[in-house]
Amino acid sequence: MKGIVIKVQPNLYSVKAEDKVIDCIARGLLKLKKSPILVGDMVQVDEETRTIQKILPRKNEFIRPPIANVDQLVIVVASTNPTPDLMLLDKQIVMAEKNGVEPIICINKIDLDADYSSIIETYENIGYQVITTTAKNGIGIDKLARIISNKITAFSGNSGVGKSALTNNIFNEEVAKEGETSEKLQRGKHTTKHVELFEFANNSFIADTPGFSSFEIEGISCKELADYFIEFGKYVGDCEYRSCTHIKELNCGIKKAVSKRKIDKGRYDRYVALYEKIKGEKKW
Ligand SMILES: Nc1nc2c(ncn2[C@@H]2O[C@H](COP(=O)(O)OP(=O)(O)O)[C@@H](O)[C@H]2O)c(=O)[nH]1
Ligand SMILES: [Mg+2]
Ligand SMILES: [Zn+2]
Repeated sequence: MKGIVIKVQPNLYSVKAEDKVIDCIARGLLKLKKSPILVGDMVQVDEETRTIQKILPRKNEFIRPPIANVDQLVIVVASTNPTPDLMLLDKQIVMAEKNGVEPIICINKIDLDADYSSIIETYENIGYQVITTTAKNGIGIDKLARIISNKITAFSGNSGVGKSALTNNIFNEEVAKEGETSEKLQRGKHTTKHVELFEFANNSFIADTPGFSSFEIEGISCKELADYFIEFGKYVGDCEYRSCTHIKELNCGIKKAVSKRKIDKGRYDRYVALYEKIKGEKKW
């Protein structure tokens, strides 16, 4: 039968298959493979021998945190407290786009007095789904639960934005400790590497891992960066050079679109900053 790996321990894999969780071992050959079995893997299991026989093709895979087949990344920012970090938000969107994961932006703590309308405008104009929530009293949770149903979803966002509170609200019980900073969590060993899938409704999984929150841009060259600022796509044809970096070139379609306010200036500025950062790291 087919199932999904929800937990990985040394030589033991918990597989959710047809309403049961089966603790399995892996067929010898699979253990030898360079790429190990990951949480999120769809697998073929033999129920009698409790053996994983085959890993089905992956949609995507991450090394840190170790997880496969993530459908969506819910990137959480707080309307305030902490102040939204749009650079971090854009980095996470870039990593999601690079890996074929749909980014969804969740503005939490809308009960607090803060103006977050420009964040909604900027990201909805690009075509991203933006939802607003108050984890504290459940506002927007129904919508969030609908969006993440029948999918594998990971939450990301810096410490204190309300990821644990949102998760607890979705499950309607305390599955994650609130107010616990990632620094605290990281003091425990292997926490950023620990990943587990929790099923909150049939076929709807939340990946519980602090690993997505601390990620830096990895494995992306400055050349491909513009591909993951998806709103640039419409205008790259207007650049004079096909190899345009959209930074110093004079006749650049992206820069023209920024000056005509077709592309958000803040997003463009963060693109430039990220580009320079990646380029600098490479030289170093
Ligand atoms: N006012 C308000 N506080 C919230 C909300 N969501 C979470 N918090 C609080 O913000 C703090 C951090 O939340 P937590 O879920 O631990 O954030 P995490 O670090 O992203 O997991 C906790 O004290 C929560 O009670 C919200 O919607 N409104
Ligand atoms: Mg937390
Ligand atoms: Zn250009």
